[in-house]
Amino acid sequence: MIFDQKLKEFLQFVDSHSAFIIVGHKEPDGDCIASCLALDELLRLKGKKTVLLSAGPFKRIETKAYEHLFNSSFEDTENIKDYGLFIADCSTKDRIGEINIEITDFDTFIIDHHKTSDNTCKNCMVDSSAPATAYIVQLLFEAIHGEVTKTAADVLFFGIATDTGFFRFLEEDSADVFEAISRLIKKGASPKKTYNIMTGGKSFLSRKLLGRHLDNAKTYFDGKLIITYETPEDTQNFGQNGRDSDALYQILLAIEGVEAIVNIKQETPEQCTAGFRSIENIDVSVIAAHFGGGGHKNASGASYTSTIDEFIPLILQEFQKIL
Ligand SMILES: [Mn+2]
Repeated sequence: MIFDQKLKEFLQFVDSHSAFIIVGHKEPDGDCIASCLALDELLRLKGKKTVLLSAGPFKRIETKAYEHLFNSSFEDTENIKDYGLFIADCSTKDRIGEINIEITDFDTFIIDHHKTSDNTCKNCMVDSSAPATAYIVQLLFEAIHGEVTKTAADVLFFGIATDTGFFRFLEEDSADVFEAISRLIKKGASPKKTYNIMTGGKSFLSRKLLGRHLDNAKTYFDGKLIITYETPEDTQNFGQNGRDSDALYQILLAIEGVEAIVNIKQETPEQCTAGFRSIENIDVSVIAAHFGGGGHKNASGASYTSTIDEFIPLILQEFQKIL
């Protein structure tokens, strides 16, 4: 398995610097936060100086409690030469977002599980079969420290739970993942508390926004594809305090005969973002990549310069090729 040879690379990288910047992707999710925090703890246990960096914004409700642990800019410029850079849960500059360092200036190590990441590079641990980056970090933590700490167990459970839709996306080949999760629970991680943190705390308006999304949804290709969208007016009226895409995807993917979902949002007059989800065989990362985005086979996203009305026919063209 790639892990053992990559572990050596990781240890060499850690040995070659006294300090590390750890950065994940912009708009961090639970997996990104968990990976960064557990990696941070592991490096500190190894006696290293660390700086956690994030471009933010911490939009999702369940991520807000962690925002204060991350710096929005790097300040230790006097000692910048001492630092190596860890990139977690993404691999490219555009995914990291606006931060005040130039990533190409640093000796860099990437830990990621995105299908669109490059796993041929030196100093990287990219495993697209890993259900979460937090899972890779857990294996690293255990390989180096023997076992995870209680704080690492809590946050790693949160990370793996986030990317697996609370384990709903895991298949019959995931016994190793569940064994790893079992070790986290032995160290004190609570599935019940984590589930409540992940799913609770939503605003009344965010439920109304779900109603708008259902109202806007249309079916294509005999119901195999559903596209829904959020207009600036919808955002204005209901979406100021975030949205609950996970709940939306759950509702829409439960419809009989559906194979894929697209959720478009007009972010600015010129720019749309699109979330893509599929149940089984359709690889939506290919479609997202066509529009400059990326992600996983069953879950991916893209940002594209257009209006909703212009974007939908282009998306249909791409699905036409596979549906
Ligand atoms: Mn992830």
